[in-house]
Amino acid sequence: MTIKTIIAEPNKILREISKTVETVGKEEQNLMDDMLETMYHAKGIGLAAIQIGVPKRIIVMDISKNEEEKTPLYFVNPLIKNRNKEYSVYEEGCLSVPNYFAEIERPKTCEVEYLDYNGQKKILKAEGLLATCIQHEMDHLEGILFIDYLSKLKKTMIVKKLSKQKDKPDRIIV
Ligand code: GNR
Ligand code: NI
Repeated sequence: MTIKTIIAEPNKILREISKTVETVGKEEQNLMDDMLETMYHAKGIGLAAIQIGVPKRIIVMDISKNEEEKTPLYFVNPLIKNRNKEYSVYEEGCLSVPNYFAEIERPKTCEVEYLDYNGQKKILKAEGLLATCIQHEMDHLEGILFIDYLSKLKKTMIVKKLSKQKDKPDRIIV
């Protein structure tokens, strides 16, 4: 397993639309292993493959609080079947938009159909943080980031600050 580099805004790769996975084989399982390790390393609760530069419709998540009882979730080709007409607000962050957080409104519950780590078809009824996170991750598959829901002014400010951070080296040795 390998910890990969997480791509940060601004980067066109994050705008790519990820492609449907034909079969869940060794290559995909390897990718899911790397994604999970990368996500845990970055202290995130979810990660889409495109965030490490792979345009496949694959997501890993773990919203468990307990360090000892990790419960990884794997979603291949997820589809939202049902979404609640009622919305809830959650303060979201994104590993590809480091250090910025904002309250985002999304359907409060949803039903997701997907293939698991072994390629088995599953249906999950999600609520609370799970529902928020799966919808955030599924946006990544369409090239959408949570900052896209903010006002143009806020979004521009965040992207500008992030691009400046990128130009700056971490350490300057003279
Ligand atoms: O680690 C993450 N936390 C989070 C918090 C609220 C709503 C969504 C998320 S997902 C994010 C990791 C990430 O960027 N996944 O794409
Ligand atoms: Ni994200």
